[in-house]
Amino acid sequence: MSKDAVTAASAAYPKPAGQTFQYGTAGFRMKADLLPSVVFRVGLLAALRSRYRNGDVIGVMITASHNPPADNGVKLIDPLGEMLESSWEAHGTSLANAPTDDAVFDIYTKLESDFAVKPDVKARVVYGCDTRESSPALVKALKDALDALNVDSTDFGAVTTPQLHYVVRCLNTAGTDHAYGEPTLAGYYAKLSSAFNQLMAGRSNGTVTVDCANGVGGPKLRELIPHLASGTIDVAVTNDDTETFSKLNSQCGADYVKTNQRLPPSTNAQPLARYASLDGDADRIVYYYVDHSNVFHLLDGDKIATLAASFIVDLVRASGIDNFNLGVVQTAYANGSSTRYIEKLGLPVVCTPTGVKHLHHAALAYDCGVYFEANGHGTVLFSPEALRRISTHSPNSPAEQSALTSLKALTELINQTVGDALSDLLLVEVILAHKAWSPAQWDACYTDLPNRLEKAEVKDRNAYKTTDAERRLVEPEGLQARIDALVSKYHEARSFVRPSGTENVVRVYAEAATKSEADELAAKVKALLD
Ligand code: NG1
Ligand code: ZN
Repeated sequence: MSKDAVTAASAAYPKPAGQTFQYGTAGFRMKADLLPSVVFRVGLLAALRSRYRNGDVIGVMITASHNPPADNGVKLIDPLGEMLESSWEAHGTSLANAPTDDAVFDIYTKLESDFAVKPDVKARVVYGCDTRESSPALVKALKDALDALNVDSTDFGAVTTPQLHYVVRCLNTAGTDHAYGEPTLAGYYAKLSSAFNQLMAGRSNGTVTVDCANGVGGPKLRELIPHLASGTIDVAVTNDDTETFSKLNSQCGADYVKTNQRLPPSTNAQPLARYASLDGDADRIVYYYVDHSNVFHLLDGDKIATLAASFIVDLVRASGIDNFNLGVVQTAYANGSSTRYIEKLGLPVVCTPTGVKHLHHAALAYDCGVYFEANGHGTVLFSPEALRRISTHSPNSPAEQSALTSLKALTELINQTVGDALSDLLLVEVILAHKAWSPAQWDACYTDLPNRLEKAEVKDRNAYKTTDAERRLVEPEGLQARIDALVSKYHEARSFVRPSGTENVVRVYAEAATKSEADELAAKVKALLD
């Protein structure tokens, strides 16, 4: 590696003056025009991480998910398709904040020597982006960094975030006994659709209308649909205009539906028909429907988690597999009714701090860990031992055989690297088809407590320190006691305050027995902040 090559390439991407960057829950995310230097340096980090991992393939995804069209972002994907190991986030932060090109090079070489990275290991990196206007220029910044370090790199173009996670895992497991699949988009569609078609054999589930947030999920869902066996489901694709950049995540998409608790205005909703919305990079999904009185009902990540958990538990039992430990992982944003419902099912449920890496980690503790954020980001993990037991179990009856076949197919249908809206869409469709449930029957499992999510701009969000999986504040001193005093005045109420990991705000969540109580509690808690 030559210092000149790196500093000369870096000089084309000067760090904007006066900016401080931080690798947060979702990597780096901000207005796209601030990002070129950050993306360039993330390219260097990806190369270093790959070399540190002895040439494992590292992924780089350029996306700002559900954020507005003018934003963009970048994050790394670790070898098995997980989020970047947290201890490396700080190295990303220090590279991004290096004031000069020389400083960038010095930090890179210091990390190289601190980690005893061997000089002869070649880095391998794959990358992709969502459909934003700013993406091609940022991809170029990334490629310039990879080329300056002579990295073996592959551009996957516009892909969903979970597709890139899938490809990374496939590449790193190829030729092993835990090979994950063919490392191409064709391989991804083949894996999902063959499991789906097997699970849907002889079943038909009618129409589901999918709002794609005018993001990359639209074209990718259109690529998936022809692989689904005809007669199984009819997927009506809406909000899939990726040419008009300003439409991305605007008045549509999973975040809009979840935050506003209402239909995208463009929806011509038919009573009891199924609707789903993806977010801008298709790693989140929520479902919803309107009833005969035209009242909107949201089926969010909590409803998907409970649906998946109860279905898998039933299949495991019906297969004759015992001592199988299934748990559900949630965050503080999970509706209190969902937590009580899971407890009623007799399943363990744990709460972690916000951010998929925390949920994912906690889910690894179970034979099968179901994790979802209320906003619709989540998946189901099967441990290697669980997969082994499922594949070697001998059924004692045709009924056990049939349940076991379905269970095996489910492990293929679910994207186990990360929450994946396309995989989750097929999962929900399969379960509803097996149960012969309408969205209203699914919804009837439990009734959400009315809730309200607010954000507050405060002087310093770092002044807010939490404990107990972010459910309680330890700082500013005395604030938690004041929140508790408010909460005690409402029925079935809960409220918490935490600093956002992705925006410069503090979030306030409140739930209570009635909508007006939840709204009032959120407003009163918000009024305590400064
Ligand atoms: P922050 O900004 O830390 O609340 C948001 C979401 C998370 C997660 C991340 C990553 C809420 C309340 N928070 O985090 O669940 O999805 O973005 O995108 O939805
Ligand atoms: Zn997303």
